[in-house]
Amino acid sequence: MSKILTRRRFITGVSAAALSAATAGTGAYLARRYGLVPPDSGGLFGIETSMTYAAHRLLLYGQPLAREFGREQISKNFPAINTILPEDDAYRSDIPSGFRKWRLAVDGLVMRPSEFSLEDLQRFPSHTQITQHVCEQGWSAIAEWTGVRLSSVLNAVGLQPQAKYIFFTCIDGWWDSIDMADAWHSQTLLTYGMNGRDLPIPHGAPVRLRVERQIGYKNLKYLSTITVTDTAADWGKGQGSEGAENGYSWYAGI
Ligand SMILES: Nc1nc2c(c(=O)[nH]1)N[C@H]1C(S)=C(S)[C@@H](COP(=O)(O)O)O[C@H]1N2
Ligand SMILES: [Mo]
Repeated sequence: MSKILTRRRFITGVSAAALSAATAGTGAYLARRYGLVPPDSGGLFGIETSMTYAAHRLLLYGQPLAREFGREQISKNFPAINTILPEDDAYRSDIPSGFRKWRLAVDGLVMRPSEFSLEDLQRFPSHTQITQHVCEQGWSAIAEWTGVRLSSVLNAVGLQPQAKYIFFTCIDGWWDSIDMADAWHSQTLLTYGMNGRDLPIPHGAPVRLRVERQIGYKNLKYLSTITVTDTAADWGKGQGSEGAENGYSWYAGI
């Protein structure tokens, strides 16, 4: 039997174990211990989403990079969908100044709760990558994103050791969360630039999240706060995201 097959069988076996652990009582400890149970495991699509999450986290334990592209592959037309201009007075009145009043609050299980202005974020080392955005609605587009690594900001505020999820809220009311594997990933950025310019308003200005290994809806626009937690229980119905409450899996790895 080839190495790959053996590895695959092993992974399938372990995922199945994680799955039954997630759903049955006794093994739950093991799956939780290894961080293989997503917060929406008890939801409508709990079995599928738990399988996918456990399999990806085991298969991709080396935290591989999402594919990057060449400048010539950047899409001429990158759609802007859902919110394209938040209905928020403070937001709108801040547009002419280039978001001088906007602040990104970072709190929760951190050593130094902080607020960052756009300029503060731009003072961190900047990182640029050309990646493909894949929307669950059936379109994809390639763009160049510039911003600060989320890991740089997390290091600046200092995480407490229990940190397990990073929750985000947005000016238009969206909220979601990611796990630490994606939070520390080198391509996970708080972006303020797109295709060499300031991030346009329809694409989430002043700052949007890029989580390159997950599908479109995880890439939150119009960021407002970041909260570090050790549980998803205190947010909404406890499934980790607003989307999960509406049937979109919390973990949307691609
Ligand atoms: N705050 C916020 N974030 C969001 C959305 C949104 O409406 N509001 N839409 C999501 C979805 S489903 C997709 S595909 C992308 C769309 O990003 P774009 O408008 O830059 O193409 O943003 C995601 N993040
Ligand atoms: Mo999407």
